[in-house]
Amino acid sequence: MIPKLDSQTINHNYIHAKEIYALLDIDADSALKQLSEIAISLHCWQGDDVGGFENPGGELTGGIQTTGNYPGKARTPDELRADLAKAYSLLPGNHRLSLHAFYVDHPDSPIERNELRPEHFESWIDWAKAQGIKLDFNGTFFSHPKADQGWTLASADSGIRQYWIEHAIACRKIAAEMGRAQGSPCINNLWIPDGEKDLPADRWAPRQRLRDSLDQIFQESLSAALTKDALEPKLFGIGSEAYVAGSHEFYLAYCAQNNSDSGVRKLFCLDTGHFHPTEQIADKISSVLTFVDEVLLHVSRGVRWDSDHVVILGDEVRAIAEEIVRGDAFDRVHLGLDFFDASINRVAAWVIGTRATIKALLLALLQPTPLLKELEASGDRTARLALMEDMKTMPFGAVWDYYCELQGVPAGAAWLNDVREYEVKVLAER
Ligand code: RNT
Ligand code: ZN
Repeated sequence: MIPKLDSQTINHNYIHAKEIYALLDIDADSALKQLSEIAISLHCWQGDDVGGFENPGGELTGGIQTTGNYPGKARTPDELRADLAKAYSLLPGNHRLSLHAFYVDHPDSPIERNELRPEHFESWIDWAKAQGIKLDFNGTFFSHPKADQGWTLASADSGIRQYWIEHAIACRKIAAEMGRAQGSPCINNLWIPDGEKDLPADRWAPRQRLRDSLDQIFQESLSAALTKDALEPKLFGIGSEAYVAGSHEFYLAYCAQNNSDSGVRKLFCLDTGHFHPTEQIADKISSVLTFVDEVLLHVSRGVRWDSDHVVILGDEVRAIAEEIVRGDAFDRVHLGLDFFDASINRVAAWVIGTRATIKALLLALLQPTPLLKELEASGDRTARLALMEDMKTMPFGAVWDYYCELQGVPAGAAWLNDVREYEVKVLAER
């Protein structure tokens, strides 16, 4: 058993920590209130190694990869929902769920992706409503015979391209219905794998085709109160090392142009693993948001490549959180997760990665942001650096534990006791 601090000690520690933060005019209570209002969109695909339910045992394609064979992965929508419910029960705050189209819950005959309709996701919509969870959505442009050549929306084969255009349009309608059912816009993210393993002779035509596909997909303007479209670029994938049609610049330009009747720009999605291995995304947020209304984040952790390791409280995630707080941009930045590790307990992976992201947000909210900006404006860069450095040894852990207690979830690492019990009772039986 992982030992847990008793409530009295947690409260006591918080009172002291609060005083220390107050010395710098940081109000820990209001930081916690603000934190409780931030929703993170958990990604359903951590629960089954990006398998989906269309084709059990089907191969994961598209240049992304999971490694590991930890026992107990979810095999059905009900199993995945049970695992998710366990994970949510260990997270402070109210969070969202990002579903991928191939997690369709339709037990009878398989449905072609271009024929998916909102009713095929009814069980998810009902479940989410009962749990008080709001949904986001993603088209699935991989792990499918029509994506086996590595090309979808940018394909030179017009039949293949048409099929995926129809899929994307179907997904927008599903997302709009989810948004309507939940009274909150469903963010509908689009990522395609299209690219070349080795030096292409023509980098131009696929991008022209992709632009044309997107224009067709977005022809119908849907209410931003129901759904918002996001576009996710990438530098390279496995098997598309030399060229990816939907690159950073490509989608950034697409998003920056005002391309819909309603005047709503597309959201730009920044995945932490989609740039050069040492390139970080925190600095990109303010640049993108100068020209684009909103961004979606895929918080992940690349290790030497876009490996999608479980998120931890590292420098990059902290810098991202600081940027959002310093720009007061919580209404313009949608936080989503995107990692998949099959080598550890999958429920624990969700809990570790999400709690780490929430911790980063709390750390950022507990900074003397106005003071740091004042020091900067007055040219006191010495004090700015000194204070930023000193924030690292503030009693953050006491505030975090108190927040968990307040939100009715285990403080410290004691949540692991619940996951272990769940593993014995549920996962080991699969
Ligand atoms: C792939 C993208 C994409 C996927 C999910 C499963 O590199 O990051 O977001 O991880 O759609
Ligand atoms: Zn991603």
